[in-house]
Amino acid sequence: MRYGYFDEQNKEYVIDRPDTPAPWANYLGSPEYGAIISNNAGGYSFEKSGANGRILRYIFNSFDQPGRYVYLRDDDTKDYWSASWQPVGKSLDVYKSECHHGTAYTKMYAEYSDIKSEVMYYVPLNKTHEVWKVRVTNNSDKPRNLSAIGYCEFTNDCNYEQDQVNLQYTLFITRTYFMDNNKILQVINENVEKAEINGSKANKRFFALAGSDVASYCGDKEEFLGRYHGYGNPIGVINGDLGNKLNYNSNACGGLQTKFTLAPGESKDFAFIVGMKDNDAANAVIAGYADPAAACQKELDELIEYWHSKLNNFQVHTPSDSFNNMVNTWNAYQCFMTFIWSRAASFSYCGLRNGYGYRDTVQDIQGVIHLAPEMALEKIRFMLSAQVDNGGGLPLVKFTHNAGHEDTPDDPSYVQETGHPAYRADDALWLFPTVYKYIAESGNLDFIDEVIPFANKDEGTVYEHLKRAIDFSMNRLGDNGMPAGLWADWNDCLRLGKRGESTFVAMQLYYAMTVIKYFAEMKDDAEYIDYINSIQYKMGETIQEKCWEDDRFIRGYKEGGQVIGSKNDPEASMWLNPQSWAVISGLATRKQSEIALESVHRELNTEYGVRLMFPPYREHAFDGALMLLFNAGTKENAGIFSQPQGWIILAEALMGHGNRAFEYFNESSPASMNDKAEIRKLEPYCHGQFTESVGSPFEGRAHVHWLTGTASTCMVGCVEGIMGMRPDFGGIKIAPSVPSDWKEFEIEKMFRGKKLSIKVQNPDGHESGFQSLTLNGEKLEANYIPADKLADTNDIVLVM
Ligand code: IFM
Repeated sequence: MRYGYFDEQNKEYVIDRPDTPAPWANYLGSPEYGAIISNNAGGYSFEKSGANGRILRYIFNSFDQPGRYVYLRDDDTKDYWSASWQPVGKSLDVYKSECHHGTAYTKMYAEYSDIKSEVMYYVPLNKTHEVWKVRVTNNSDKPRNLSAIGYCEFTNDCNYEQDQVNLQYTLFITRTYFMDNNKILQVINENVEKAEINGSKANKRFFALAGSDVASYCGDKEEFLGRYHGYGNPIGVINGDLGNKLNYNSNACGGLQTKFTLAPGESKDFAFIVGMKDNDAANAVIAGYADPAAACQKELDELIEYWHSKLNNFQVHTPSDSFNNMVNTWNAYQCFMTFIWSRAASFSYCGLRNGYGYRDTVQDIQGVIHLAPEMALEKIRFMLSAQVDNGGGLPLVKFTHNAGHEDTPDDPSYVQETGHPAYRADDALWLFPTVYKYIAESGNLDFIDEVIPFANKDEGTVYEHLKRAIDFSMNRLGDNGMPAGLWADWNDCLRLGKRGESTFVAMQLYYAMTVIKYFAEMKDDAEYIDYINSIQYKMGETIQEKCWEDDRFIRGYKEGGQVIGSKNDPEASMWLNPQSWAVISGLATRKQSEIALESVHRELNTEYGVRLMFPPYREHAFDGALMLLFNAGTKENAGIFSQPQGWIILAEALMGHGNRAFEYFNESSPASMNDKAEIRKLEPYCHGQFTESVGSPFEGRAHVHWLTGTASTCMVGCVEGIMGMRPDFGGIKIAPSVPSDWKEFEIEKMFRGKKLSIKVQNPDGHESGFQSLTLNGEKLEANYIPADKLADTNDIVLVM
């Protein structure tokens, strides 16, 4: 079943059936002022922290309520509806709607009873308030007397948990005022303004109307809704009068009614505005919307220009619409959202995590490098400054990170504050692909010599940071000579024990050694090259000897020597990541790669993607296999974990297996499930954390939308893998790995400030490889373009 479609031209996803199987969300603003909104206007807002700066309330794990509601009312017939289908939920036979999720804005169009409404929700660029711009049009042939009523539900406390559960306190600290005939002002801890206590401050929020007069107002949730009523039939809306009540020792809300008469064909524009500001600051904001239509259009244009100019830095035109939609807009936009929001706030994450996960964040950066290398650079610097001087990464980098002065997992204070008891084996190793990809994309070779502080003390060049990351692993080897498991590797559920050994991490280390050698060569550091050559050779031999088993790489060794992921194990005998990373790391021979990838396809592949391992743990889990806690076919317990889909796509593409790479793309791409939304349930335009697999009665259902490392791995799998964009220090290799029936396709890419227009022709139906390449009419020797040969604009033709 299909609920919407991709509008590639406008970079929007259009939901034309509002009864979606789950709330389908979009992100507005930034963590400075963040807002999440569903296709039925459910969602919440916050300043700086989803957990501690919560402004608008949302009830998690419920039915997508409350939200940013605009009710419309025919004041003659007393009939009422909402500008988003829910919460009133008129019959879809008579109520028509479209929700357009765009890049940092969402527009709701509805038509009911010959009244057309359009609400545009957005947070203006670099501003800390949100706007709900409304246009109502009378499409009937007679004048209509109408009301529009805006409703938002304030939290009673900035802390989301306090608001939800500590009612004996939070109900008694909030009150509302009606101010200046244009707004409800909510004040929390009002007296603190006059007599400070415990350093706390009074907090103020507002809900205002601009461009129309307030006819009635309400600042008390229960008065607005009415006891035994709900969001779908609020008494204030039914009555057409909000009663002018304010809250005191009860739940606050913002409710504002405006009344107007529209002649046939006439429209009216006005805007509701929400923010965390006092009355003066709110009035300054409201003053900017005296002409809401013009002011809001200008702000929307700025937003679109900002986001589209970034996305346009890489665009593809291939025979696959779902590939184009994901790569050009939605996977790319999701990469920016994960890059900016980390795992802060969604309909699954409530914002309680008080920092950045090291591995997650370093990987998220990879998703935007090809689109905005300057943004990536800033975050790379930040993450390097969260590397401890022993070379390991801080498992959690606090939002208040103070480079050079942080405690580490060696300090009880860090453990107590973050809940992370130890270093993880993989964190700092993610720096290698990320730093390499950034330098190769940008050509900023000097970055390797930039001096950056360590998290706890001292400083060093980027080169030194990377060397210490190698040292971190080499100083902590297990009994077989591979990196010790420490607290965990990428798989949070895999506790191999402090001296256990993960094949995945060993492969990451092997890859890291290859990368640091490039830098060492650049710096003529011969002694270090010799050192790396010798340890890499040894590591490679060890992995080959200890981890290769006939047709697969095992998952690792538990402390004490038990093999995990042997083909003879009754459960979890086949694991995905050691196979894909055997290829990505360059460790596996060509023959091993072919065999291991074939084993993946045979034993792990399903119609919805590749399982993380199989069979699931049920009765034979080792002590430390925490995934046993999950139902079979779910998450790390043989679910289709989404993030590794990007790695297997990349691995197949690196092998030149275009058909297989695309098969995996298709299986796991949200867009491919657009017409099967009743199975996937999650938004068809964004990746989730995992998909339920064989063994679940809901095979194919996806979970945990938006904020997932999948965004970046799938992006890399598509851009570097399938499209074959492989920059290095000196230029760019173009090596597509595509379905053999793609006869031609085009890529437009900005590379180091130059425009590349690449036409790929594949007349003989290959999956990879090249016959010829011309750059601005000149035939080159290989499918590699040295950066210094590029003009400002470049026509490139590659024949496969
Ligand atoms: O790698 C982790 C990630 O850091 C958090 N989510 C789960 C992944 C796999 O366990």
